[in-house]
Amino acid sequence: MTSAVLAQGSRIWAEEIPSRRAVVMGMARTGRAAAAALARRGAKVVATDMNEPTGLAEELPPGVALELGGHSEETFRGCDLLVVSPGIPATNPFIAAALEGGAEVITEIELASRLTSAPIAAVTGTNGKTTTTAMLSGILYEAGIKAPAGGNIGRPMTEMVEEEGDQADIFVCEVSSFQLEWSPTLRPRVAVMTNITPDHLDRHSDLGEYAALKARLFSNQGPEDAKVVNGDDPLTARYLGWGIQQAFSFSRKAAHRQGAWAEKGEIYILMGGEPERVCAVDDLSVPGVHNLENFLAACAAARFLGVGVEDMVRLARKFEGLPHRMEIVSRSGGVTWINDSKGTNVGATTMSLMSVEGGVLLIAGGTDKGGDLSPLLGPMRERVRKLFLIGEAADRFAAFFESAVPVEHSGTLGEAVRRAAVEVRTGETVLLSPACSSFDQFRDFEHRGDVFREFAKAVSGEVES
Ligand code: UMA
Repeated sequence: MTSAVLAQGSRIWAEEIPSRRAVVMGMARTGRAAAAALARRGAKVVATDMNEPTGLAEELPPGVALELGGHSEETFRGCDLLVVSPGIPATNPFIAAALEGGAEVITEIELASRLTSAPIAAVTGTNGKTTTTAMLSGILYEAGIKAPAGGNIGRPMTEMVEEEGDQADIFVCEVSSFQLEWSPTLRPRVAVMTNITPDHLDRHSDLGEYAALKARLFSNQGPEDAKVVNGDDPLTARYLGWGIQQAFSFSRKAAHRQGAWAEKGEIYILMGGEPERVCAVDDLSVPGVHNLENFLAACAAARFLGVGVEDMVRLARKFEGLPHRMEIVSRSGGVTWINDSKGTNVGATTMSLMSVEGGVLLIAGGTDKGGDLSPLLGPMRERVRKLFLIGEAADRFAAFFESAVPVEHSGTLGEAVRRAAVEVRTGETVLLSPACSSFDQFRDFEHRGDVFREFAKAVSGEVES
């Protein structure tokens, strides 16, 4: 499965690492993995962070110089390779200093792609990319293909490449817009785009820039590579006609000529030849329209990589879903509590609401990313009986939604859960799907989801007794 082009390019680049003066900016998960990989391969590495993370000296290989509690311009001007963490915007002045000094600036995903000759299946998009990544990896494993999953899903791709090395047949990588800012040669064998809806507009100047960054995933692909895009989403479907790679789509609404689709409760796939039935939509063990889309995308990518429908069906029946994505954390006293903390933008929360039957008590809010709230209005009117608002976004959300649904300012997640437990009726759902990021009140979306799970289990136990 190895792509000859990738193997050749990465070998030459990797041979040059010992002569590199590298700076790795940001010492969280990806930065640590990148610094370690470069140092182990002989580069002279400075690891720098504006904060002072602990335990670095023990974790990193000997010889890595640490510059913590701030950055020095001199360090950036003096390097010839800068690896930037995804959390650091492209406008950071120290990146400009490195560029002025003549450095090459790359992301950790780009670094990882240059350290392996194994092909990469990459998944991007606003929502569903983590689940699609996990499903694709799972289908490939069902087919006997060693396909570890990493990237934005949580495990730095460099760490995965270093640890799995030659064992992997292909790396399945979730890639965010942040990780595409400095990834000039990343060339996936197959690239999936799940959808594009407004997100991260606090960092990217507009939807156009955000979409263009996502589309960079396709830009180095050749005729032997493929892209898989969402045929139901105009912002991704427009990429079908662009580029020289093979193009496939997926759809839950209409039959498409090449790709995967759902029709009258059945899933089909077509890649040359005749359409094949994969399974019934109901065979999919995880519910919701978004999971159907994720599965269709994963099937199309897997089919391109040569996998048969029987392996897709096996995965469909056993896939259990991922934490923080429409995760049912409690069913008690006729009330369902769902943790959708990864619903960090309007598009994700809209899809999540469309997947819940019956009345919903929605907990939303957090750090406002500034996107247009209007796509949520319809589902909000249709499904939400009461909206409980938390965090910094509460005022803007309240002003926008109070004419559509009853709104309560809860302030904190704990208070929202407590109030929802009092108000919820049998047959209803309490859904945490914030449409915001979490950083005003939590470490990250996982922390927020963990806190919700704990609170929900505690109060639903009280309600039951
Ligand atoms: N920092 C500096 N200088 C600065 C600014 C920041 O040194 O001027 C430091 C910070 O102190 C911090 C580091 O840079 O130590 C930034 O780290 P990071 O936020 O990039 O964290 P990582 O642990 O490396 O996590 C990243 C992704 N984080 C982001 O994109 C913000 C993780 O995605 C990803 O799982 C991980 O790499 C592994 O690939 C998280 C995410 O929220 C889950 N992603 C967004 C999303 O899914 O919507 C894109």
